[in-house]
Amino acid sequence: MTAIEDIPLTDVTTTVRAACPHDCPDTCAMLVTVADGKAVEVRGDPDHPFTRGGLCVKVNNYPEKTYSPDRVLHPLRRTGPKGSGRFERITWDEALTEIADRFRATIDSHGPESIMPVSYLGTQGILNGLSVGDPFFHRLGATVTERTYCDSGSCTAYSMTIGATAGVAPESLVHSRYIIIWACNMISTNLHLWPFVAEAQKRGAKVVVIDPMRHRTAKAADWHIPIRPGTDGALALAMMHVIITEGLTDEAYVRDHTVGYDELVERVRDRTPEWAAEQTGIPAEDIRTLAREYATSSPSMIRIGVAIERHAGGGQTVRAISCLPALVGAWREVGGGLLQLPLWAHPVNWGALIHPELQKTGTRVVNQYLLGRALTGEMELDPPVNALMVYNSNPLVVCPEQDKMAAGLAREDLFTVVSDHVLTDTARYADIVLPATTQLEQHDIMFSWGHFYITLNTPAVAPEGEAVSNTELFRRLSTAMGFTDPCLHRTDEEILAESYDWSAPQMAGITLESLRETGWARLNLPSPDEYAPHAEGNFPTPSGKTEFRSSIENNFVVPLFRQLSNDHQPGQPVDPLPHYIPPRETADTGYRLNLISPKSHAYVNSSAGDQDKQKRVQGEQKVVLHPQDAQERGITSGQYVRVFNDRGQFVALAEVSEDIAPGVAMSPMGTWRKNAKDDSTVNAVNPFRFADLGNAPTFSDTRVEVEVV
Ligand SMILES: Nc1nc2c(c(=O)[nH]1)N[C@H]1C(S)=C(S)[C@@H](COP(=O)(O)OP(=O)(O)OC[C@H]3O[C@@H](n4cnc5c(=O)[nH]c(N)nc54)[C@H](O)[C@@H]3O)O[C@H]1N2
Ligand SMILES: Nc1nc2c(c(=O)[nH]1)N[C@H]1C(S)=C(S)[C@@H](COP(=O)(O)OP(=O)(O)OC[C@H]3O[C@@H](n4cnc5c(=O)[nH]c(N)nc54)[C@H](O)[C@@H]3O)O[C@H]1N2
Ligand code: SF4
Ligand SMILES: [Mo]
Repeated sequence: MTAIEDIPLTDVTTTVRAACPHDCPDTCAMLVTVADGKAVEVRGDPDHPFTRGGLCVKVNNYPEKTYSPDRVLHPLRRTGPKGSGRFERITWDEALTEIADRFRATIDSHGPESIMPVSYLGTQGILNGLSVGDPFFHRLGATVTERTYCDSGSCTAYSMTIGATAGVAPESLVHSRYIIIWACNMISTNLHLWPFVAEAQKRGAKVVVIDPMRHRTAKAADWHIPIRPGTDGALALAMMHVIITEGLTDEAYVRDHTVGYDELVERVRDRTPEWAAEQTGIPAEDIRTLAREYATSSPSMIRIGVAIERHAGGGQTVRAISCLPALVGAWREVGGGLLQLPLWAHPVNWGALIHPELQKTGTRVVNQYLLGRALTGEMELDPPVNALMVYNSNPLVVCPEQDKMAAGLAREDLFTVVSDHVLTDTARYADIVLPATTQLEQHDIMFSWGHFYITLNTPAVAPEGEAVSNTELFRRLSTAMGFTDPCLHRTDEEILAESYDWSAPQMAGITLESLRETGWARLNLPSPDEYAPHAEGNFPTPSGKTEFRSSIENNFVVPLFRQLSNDHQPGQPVDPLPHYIPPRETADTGYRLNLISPKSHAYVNSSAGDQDKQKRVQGEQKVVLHPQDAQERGITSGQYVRVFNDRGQFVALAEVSEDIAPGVAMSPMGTWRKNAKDDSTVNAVNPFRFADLGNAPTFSDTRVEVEVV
């Protein structure tokens, strides 16, 4: 037999355990096949109870991303006008020197707050993701960046009602008898949860989808309830009205585990199904049926999607929905309750990662959602933002008021650095572009916002070109700035060791060493077949109960979303009982269609938005219109149309379909401007205004008109 060391390298195939890095609730465990030092295939780990062997269309060709000819492999300096995408290769030393010089110059003349980091969840890894640059920017004294694109309003509302609980185990959904999927296109956005729902359905559960769009998930459900965007709060209040007036409450659960019931009864007294029908467009009888079925099926489960928060009253919508399970005692049983973000089960050591103590008290906070305004000066900032450092994000595609963002990024006096894999729409405006490693080339460890598994990502191959991980990028920047604080120079191993609170009870039996063996582990929580976390109440609220009447009096942003800023300004007082806030934009704007811009099936936000396979699957930027609305405007499928309002416009391919509710237009987000017909995409028309709680975005609170080009 040939000894292993005698086999030529070219014949050696190994499998490396990895984790999908994307901002997706599924956080799949991946197996990477490596041959001859190259990654040749990625697969889902068949032994992982959530991944079950499958990845998704966004990721199953990940090696193509790593070896794409479009990869940025060396630092680049801009040679053409901003936006032109013309660059020359420079060395890392030149890039770092130029960045440090420009940062020092703006600090000298305007102070450190003139530098603003912009980052989000290009990778969700604990090492390279959300918090990777935070200690550096705190040390620098840069503007604190508030990052509330995603679930911030929902988290505020949820915490105000039932506390920051991880809620039910997602696998428990197999035990549910009634599942409401509320504003979530699960088969596209949370694919690996779907088999548990399908299994419940096979066992007799009824699956209901509440969504303006009859999408893949709605088609697979038993009942699709089309709703006007932004009116879900009215539906939830009316469900409570029916449940209370028809005596369907779980009296004992309400008595023992809730506060504010009597006030809630008063609050929903006039919230009749007829009233809600006016708001939502759902017939009153359907609202009654939904409330009755929900209250009398046991266990009943609600899965809320992130999109539920994206309108003026998004926070109160989540407040109202979060009251429902306690009202009917759904939490009593395994498979009953509410599924929002299982993230809270993960004892991530955010403080050790972010180092908020490095931050100077009173450092200003600017929300990234307002970046277009911050850069163009429409938002008055003293000092103005003169230097921008973008990593893990593509703001030109994902932020509203896209034209303002483009104008801001084009400012000649703005110094912009972008670290990414490819020349994104944003990177094309950079002065310096830095090459970033992909997940196959970096160490990481992953929490999940969709399940209770922790996953280790071991690099499968050496970095292509001169790409570096984000951790290495910030070590290099720290050196260039002359910062010697030990926390800025931690090795990946040191950060890994600090990443989790390994002594937390959920971590019993899980160590870095064990993860190196197994790749992943389920947090040490009861089995999904036995786990009913709030059967006996025990909500992590001040009262320990579901708070129909919230004891949290002021609006707030979950600190994690603002670099754990030590500047805790209490927000505006909030009505402590759930209430209905209608959409902000109405037909009075002069624009008759309500535009929503949910996720694309084949992209993850804008990631993969320039990859050939994914572009083929996704197709062009489109807009879906109801036949009635299309006919009124003389639009047929396959025509190019202009979607516009006072904020901007984009050109899209019309798709006329009964799958969308009348009066609603749907155009998925994620297409790059570079690949769009008119150099602009759906965020050109979306508003900058926040929802009621947690500074959530209002992407679904947009009015537009559509016409043939
Ligand atoms: N394929 C794919 N998967 C993804 C992502 C991606 O970009 N692509 N992104 C990931 C990220 S970051 C996130 S946050 C999640 C989000 O995943 P989801 O929570 O599923 O969010 P969306 O796809 O934005 O919207 C879901 C549904 O909400 C509907 N909707 C919009 N407004 C309203 C409303 O006011 N009321 C109701 N009832 N429904 C409404 C839309 O029609 C859409 O079908 O997906 C993750 N997974
Ligand atoms: N209209 C509309 N707009 C939306 C939404 C919507 O539903 N509708 N959804 C909002 C939501 S929920 C979210 S989460 C945000 C998402 O906003 P972003 O997190 O900004 O999402 P992406 O567009 O995917 O940008 C991530 C970028 O990071 C890069 N990247 C990935 N890995 C690495 C790495 O290791 N290092 C570096 N340096 N870069 C890396 C990717 O290549 C990509 O260019 O968008 C928001 N915007
Ligand atoms: S994007 Fe989501 S579903 Fe797709 S492989 Fe990654 S974690 Fe899994
Ligand atoms: Mo998101």
